[in-house]
Amino acid sequence: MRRYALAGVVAGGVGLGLSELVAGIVAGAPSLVTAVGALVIDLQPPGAKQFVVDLFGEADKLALNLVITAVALGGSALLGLLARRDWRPAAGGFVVAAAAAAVVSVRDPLVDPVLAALAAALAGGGAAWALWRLVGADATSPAAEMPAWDRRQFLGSAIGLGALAVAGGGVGRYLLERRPEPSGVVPTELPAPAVPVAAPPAETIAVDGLSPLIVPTRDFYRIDTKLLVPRLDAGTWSLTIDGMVERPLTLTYEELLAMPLTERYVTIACVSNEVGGRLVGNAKWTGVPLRDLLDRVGVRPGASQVVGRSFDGWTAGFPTLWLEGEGAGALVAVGMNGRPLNADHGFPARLIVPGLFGYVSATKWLTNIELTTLDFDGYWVPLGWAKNGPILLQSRIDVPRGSVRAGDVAVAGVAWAPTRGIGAVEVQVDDGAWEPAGLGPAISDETWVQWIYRWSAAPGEHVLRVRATDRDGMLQEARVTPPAPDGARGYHEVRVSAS
Ligand SMILES: Nc1nc2c(c(=O)[nH]1)N[C@H]1C(S)=C(S)[C@@H](COP(=O)(O)O)O[C@H]1N2
Ligand SMILES: [Mo]
Repeated sequence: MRRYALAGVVAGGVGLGLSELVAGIVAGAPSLVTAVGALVIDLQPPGAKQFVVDLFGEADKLALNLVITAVALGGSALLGLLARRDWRPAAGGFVVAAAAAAVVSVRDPLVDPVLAALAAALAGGGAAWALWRLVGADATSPAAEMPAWDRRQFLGSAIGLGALAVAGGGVGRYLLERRPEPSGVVPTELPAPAVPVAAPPAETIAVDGLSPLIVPTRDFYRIDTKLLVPRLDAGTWSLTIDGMVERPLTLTYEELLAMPLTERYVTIACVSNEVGGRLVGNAKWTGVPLRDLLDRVGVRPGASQVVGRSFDGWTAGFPTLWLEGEGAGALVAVGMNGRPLNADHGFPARLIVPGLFGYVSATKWLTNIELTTLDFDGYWVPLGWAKNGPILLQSRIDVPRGSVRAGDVAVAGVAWAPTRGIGAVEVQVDDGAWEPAGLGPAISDETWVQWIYRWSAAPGEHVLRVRATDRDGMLQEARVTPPAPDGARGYHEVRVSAS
């Protein structure tokens, strides 16, 4: 029994390992695990919002990959058991499973169907071969002239093949996740902006552990539904603006870069950010003002929603009215922090809309902007997230966390209310009065601000709380809500022990 189950698991592992290895080496070949993962993500039944409380951060991706791998190996064990009677149908099962995953994989526009077929043949064939190596001899010719395979030899082969599978899969994964940035017409520099932004304030608050005013690209949070970062080719990429417009327009990357570029600092945030969470950041974005593009195409009366669509069909939409008010500074961004966007953050182009959560606005790997009506729902709306996603007024304590020396302690963090700006931040120690914190320099009302509060900590256990007020005088809501459907509310608090 166990021998067959183990043979199945090893054979399945060989198939998965081969698939990962090929996907890592040959661009356009699918990872079968990722293909199934993408299907699972897309099939999320409506109402699954409790299950996917956050909109796919790194941890969710790892968990999903591990679950799929585990399920695949579980299925392989069952196929192994099937091989007790006859190894051939079980081997056929591996081939069919690989073929099915390959069919699913071509839903990804970056997967080449021919390579998908080859990868499936290799993975399915490899698994079938491994199964035959391990148990083929005994099942087809029962008892009689059975084994040159004694228990030891079997275990040796199983371990050897298993190790090869793990090594191959590991190398493949490594290569997949560290694939180089796409080549082609990726500029190393952005053209000089026609409308540069003023240099940010030099005198920011510097406290160890406090978020910087401008988050370096490598530290910037990443949220999206892609299990592998898509690496688009700027040479073949284009952006189409269509729908309810007078003159639909398609721009190549070079044509987009040739338009006058504007720079602006904008703080973006994820609706799934918990109070005190890290899914928020402030960067300098360079891009073509969305308004310029919409002027060029001529928005027809009656269009009430702007929908950004990425190469894979992911969508996010917001009211056209937003662009006449808080979102007037919206950009089709091609640069982040002075460099061309990297693949993680949406190369070649993405939308950045001041004041809106990413899930309704910040489409990465953008290929289409459609003017339509509010009847259309973007990707996350049918899954239970709010139709409208203005970023909520929030504040966060970055330091201290944990334990401190009694005496003078810097309590510091960030607060944001794009596009209203932050007017005040207050800190409360235990159940004391709310005390004003000092604010760092603001870049604009669209960006977060740093704050600091000098606390003289008495020895013992304490609770620190923070709350902010925007520049319209609105106090942050104390009412606690979960991230779904429209963002987390409540005051961030940390427990600190001073000694
Ligand atoms: N194509 C695409 N764009 C996307 C998403 C996505 O899943 N696919 N996720 C959005 C969400 S939920 C957020 S919060 C922001 C995050 O942008 P960042 O990863 O650059 O921080 O991207 C948005 N753009
Ligand atoms: Mo998000």
